[in-house]
Amino acid sequence: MLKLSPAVAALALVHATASSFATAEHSLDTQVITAPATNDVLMVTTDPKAPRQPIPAHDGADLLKNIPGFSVIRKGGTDGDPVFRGMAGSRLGILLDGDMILGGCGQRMDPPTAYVFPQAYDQVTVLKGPQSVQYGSGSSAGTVMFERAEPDFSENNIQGNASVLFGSAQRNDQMAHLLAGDSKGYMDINATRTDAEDYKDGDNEEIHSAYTRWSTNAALGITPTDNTTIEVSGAVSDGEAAYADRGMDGAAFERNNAALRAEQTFDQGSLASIEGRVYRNYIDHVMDNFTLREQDGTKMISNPDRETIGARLSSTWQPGQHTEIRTGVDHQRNNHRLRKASNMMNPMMTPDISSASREEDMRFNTNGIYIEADYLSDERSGIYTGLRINREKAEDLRLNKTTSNEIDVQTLTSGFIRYEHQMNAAHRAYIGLGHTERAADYWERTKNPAAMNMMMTGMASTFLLDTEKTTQLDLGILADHHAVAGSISAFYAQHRDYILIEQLPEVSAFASTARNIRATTYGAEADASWTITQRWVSNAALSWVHGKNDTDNTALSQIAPPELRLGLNYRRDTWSAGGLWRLVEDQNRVDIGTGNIVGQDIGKTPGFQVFSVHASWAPADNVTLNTGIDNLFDVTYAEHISRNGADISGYEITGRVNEPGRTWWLQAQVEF
Ligand SMILES: [Cu+2]
Repeated sequence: MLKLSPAVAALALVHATASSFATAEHSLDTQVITAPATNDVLMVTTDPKAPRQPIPAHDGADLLKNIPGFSVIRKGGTDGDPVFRGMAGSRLGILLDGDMILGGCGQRMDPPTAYVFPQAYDQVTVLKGPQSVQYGSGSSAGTVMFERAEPDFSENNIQGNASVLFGSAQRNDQMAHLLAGDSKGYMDINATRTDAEDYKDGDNEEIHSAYTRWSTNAALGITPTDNTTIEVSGAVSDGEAAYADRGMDGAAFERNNAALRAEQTFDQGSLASIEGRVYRNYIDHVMDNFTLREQDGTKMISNPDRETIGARLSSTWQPGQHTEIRTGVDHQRNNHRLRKASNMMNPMMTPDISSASREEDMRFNTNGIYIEADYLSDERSGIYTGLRINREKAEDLRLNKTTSNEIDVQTLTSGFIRYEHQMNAAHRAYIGLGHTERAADYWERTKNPAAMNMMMTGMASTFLLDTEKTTQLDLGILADHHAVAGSISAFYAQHRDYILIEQLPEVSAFASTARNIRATTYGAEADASWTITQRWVSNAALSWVHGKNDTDNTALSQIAPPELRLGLNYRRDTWSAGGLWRLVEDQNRVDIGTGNIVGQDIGKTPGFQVFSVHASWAPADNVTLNTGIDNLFDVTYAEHISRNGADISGYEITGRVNEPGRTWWLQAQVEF
């Protein structure tokens, strides 16, 4: 719930009095979002229901790609892995309604964002850097929250919105949302569905990328008093997706989730609110090499699942006019299981996965305690600080590994301190130092240094790795001169025991290892908008990261090159139109064969430019039509961090999975 997000509340505390940086509120708008600006200190918020360009795949990663500083490791049409400031995987925390969500696929087909259906949420918030400890340990690059809004029935007891979208590659999406309630309670139901065929790149070559996804979310809340909320919520979703970068596709991405939340706020005294939450999240993922592609060879199925159970108790205190304290304890445990089936003897026969038994291969347990304090020395300045201690346990339950039955217990420390200063009505500056520690995740612990093929691995193990420690300096400024507004967010990070994934081609094509190195990254995002006249607005967004592997004295791998986005929009009463010009530099800083749990460097890439146009029209107060053509000039290009193309029957092999060529889309939104 947005209102409960204390980071937001804390910022609002200061900024309500001192700042004029308005957060974009969700409403039907005639503007297509092309590059959401940093609208508060270290924070970007954006409306996931709004149209955006280029049109994102219907998953969390592609929506984030629109935000300066983010890029996506492309694998196919959907389920790419989001990367922020060169950091992927567990370095970027993804929270759905406040719950940390984890995928299960050993080949990383299902990043947390693969289970995100963005239109099921009302707001996406990105917190940059290790400048918060509320949401767990180790999210060194940042934390992304997909959240629902606090129901507001002051005007209408029944509210809803719906949208449909059509586009190239037979893309079609449907979304419907209904919220009903009064002062005593509410009901919130949301459903989404999307379907797309293979898209074509700029050379008119089909990419193995079709997908279908759907989700249903529901929440039932009772509010017996103005200060009390008790809510039960649940979600079920599933999908299938073709992958262009590997020998298998995702045949199922089942998720079901249930949560119970209770919150009590207080009007008097120093205790402002107390909140408790318990949740269960279960994902069951099937991948195989025959459902979504032609297969003449041996048919194989792999079916991981993961159950995550968590609980959290948090409270907010306002001991004085100038101080807010947030504190909490949290617990999370998750069990990962795997079953596989193949039929080496008879390639024609489909292996039976239901007769294989699920073997638990790894188990994780986390307990954390944290405190955050904001102190506003006067109306202009504030000091923000926090400390978290986590106790993390990982158990290796695999058989026949050198680390079988090992239990790895780690104590992780994270903390930050930040100073913000409102220099005058137009400028706010900040500087912060943060430190965060992360234990190796499932993927890093299960690298296969002696893998023979996709299904067969040896005894060697990467289960035991040192914890990754990141110390980062964040500084920046936000400016608002009415006609001209903008921001700069810069960072400098030292990564000790950074967990680097390295392919081992001398062992086999499937072998890879994980090892601790020292690394340095620094960079910045900048954005600016200029309201030239009442009708014309232009904007620009720049992002840049430099990474170095200090142990091997090479470039740090999987870093997207610098990019610039230039936009120009024209607006009249009921319609608007605009263009987006995206310019991406070449990337010559590479370290071939190393990277993260998702992708490893393939080689250098040339720069490219993509131009897109869009238009919006509101024929009535509650109806908006949005349309666009992405990649207008049908340029053939691939992102630097895209994965390499695989040999798939009926498809051209490309060095990297290419991005879509010219793509048109039309979206209709209605609010009632
Ligand atoms: Cu998979």
